[in-house]
Amino acid sequence: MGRPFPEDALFLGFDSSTQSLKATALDSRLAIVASEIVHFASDLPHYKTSDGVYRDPSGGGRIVSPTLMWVEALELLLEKLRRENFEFSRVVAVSGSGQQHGSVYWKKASSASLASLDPQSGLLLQLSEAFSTKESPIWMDSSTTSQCREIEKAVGGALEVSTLTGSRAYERFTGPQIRKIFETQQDVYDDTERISLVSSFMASLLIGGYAPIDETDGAGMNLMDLKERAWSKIALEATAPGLEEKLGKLAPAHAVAGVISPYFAERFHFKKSCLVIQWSGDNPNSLAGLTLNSPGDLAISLGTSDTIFGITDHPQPRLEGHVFPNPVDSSGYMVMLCYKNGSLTREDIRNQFAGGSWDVFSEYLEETPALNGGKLGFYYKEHEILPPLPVGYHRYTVDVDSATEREVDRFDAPSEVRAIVEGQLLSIRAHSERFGLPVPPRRIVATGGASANRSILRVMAAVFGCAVYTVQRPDSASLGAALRAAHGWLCEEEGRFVPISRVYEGGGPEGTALSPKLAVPAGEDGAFGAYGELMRRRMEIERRLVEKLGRQ
Ligand code: ADP
Ligand code: XUL
Repeated sequence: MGRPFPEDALFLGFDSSTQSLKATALDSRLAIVASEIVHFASDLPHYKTSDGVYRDPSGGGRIVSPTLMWVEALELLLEKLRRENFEFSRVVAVSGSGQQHGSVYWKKASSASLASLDPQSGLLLQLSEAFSTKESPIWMDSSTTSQCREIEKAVGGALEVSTLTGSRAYERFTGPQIRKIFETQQDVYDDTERISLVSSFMASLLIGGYAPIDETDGAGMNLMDLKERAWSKIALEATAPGLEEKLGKLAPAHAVAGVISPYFAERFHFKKSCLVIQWSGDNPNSLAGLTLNSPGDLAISLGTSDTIFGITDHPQPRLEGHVFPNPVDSSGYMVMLCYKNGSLTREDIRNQFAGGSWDVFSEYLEETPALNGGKLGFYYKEHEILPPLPVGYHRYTVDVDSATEREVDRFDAPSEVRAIVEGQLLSIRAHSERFGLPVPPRRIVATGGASANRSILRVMAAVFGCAVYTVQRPDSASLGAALRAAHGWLCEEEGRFVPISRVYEGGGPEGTALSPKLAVPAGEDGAFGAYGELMRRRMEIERRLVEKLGRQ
């Protein structure tokens, strides 16, 4: 069967993440024809962020990013593509991925500025006064515990919020963040005419008007009724007054948000009819980019955050983990766990114990034995989500046979490296089991920056007892966004929802095919069981740490 797209069509996908803005372009055969990246910290140093964010030095857990940095990054990325002679005029649809939960506050009357952007002058200048606060709270923020408890109390308890919205109230979720702004900066709340997620914000820039919030990313707000895919009156009332009006509408991920605005059409020579398909969250886009379609598959994304996700038709919202609508299906769900201490914490251990080198880090992993002689570590450089524990490193030497352990100050350098990698993976295995994800999975598909590290993937295969695959490219979120652009274009063309499999007619997309060359076979027989024993000890220690240090 041939491809369902015009021969010379291009699809462009973005990923606006914590540390960078990336782009991937696909042609009508779904081959990658261009990719680009803007690193916030190094390409836009005047914002003085560290890894793209500002951390509140007072230790209150407030973490934000400058909204205008994202605006400037979009223009810079498009300019970089233009310098490579990227043919914007062939792009028939654009979509994107945004870090989940982060929010943008558009000041009253900003829709008019957005609708009348002058292509002769840059975006940054024209939008510099468009926001009622210049700092966007992001997913790393953990400063809203009291708002979470207030919302859960008003809705009838944590499990009730989870059953209604797909997740209990979480500090980083947008509803608690909005409530905090309402409670502590009421002038900002009152001066705001629209609240966007990072995803709908970036789509709004592209269409020159407020884009709806995508239903999948919208499920990361504690505000949407998961079954109805509509704003929940109860959740809205528990959050802030007059909120529905500020949120605008919801729309499915495959819907058209609008056509590209004259600003981009004139400045970069996009086709005037180029469609902007709803942007969604980065994890949902990764699900699309990995072409994950079997309930036995588990995806593990090792990016700034570590996330674990799969698909199911029968989700069971619980006190741990999240349920979102499937971003590439008209029914069905995506289930996910999220760890805040991912790459930046691995980097901290690399810097402290492996001389700042991934090569040395990997050598240490290779030369240390499985199970690390019982050396078990809990490393939280950021306030962790899962389990809810504060910043701190805790190290133990565990004796599985006698079920005892001893707390220690530090390990030798190679053991520290193994302890962080095994520790993170054991926690993922334990919480995945508890959340009802398949363990051992049929197979794991790994993505994100750290999936380029084969030594890490080998430990993953051993801990999970299954083969680990990677796709040819670790940036599955921008690739997934480009695929969703193609999917949205096709749905619009046919005037109805069509299954994403139609996009792959004529062969799967380049770059998403599971690469046998990059696969790591399942760990040795017996390792899965032995890791299971160590994991149970770990969970027992974790339970005690949460009892002693965790948030109630
Ligand atoms: P984001 O969540 O911002 O999209 P990425 O998925 O691009 O993040 O991952 C970036 C991270 O990948 C970096 O912070 C870095 O720690 C990690 N990384 C890059 N190369 C390696 C490697 N060889 N081994 C382990 N981690 C790596
Ligand atoms: C997911 C989450 C993170 C961000 C990272 O719930 O908070 O994975 O999406 O960009």
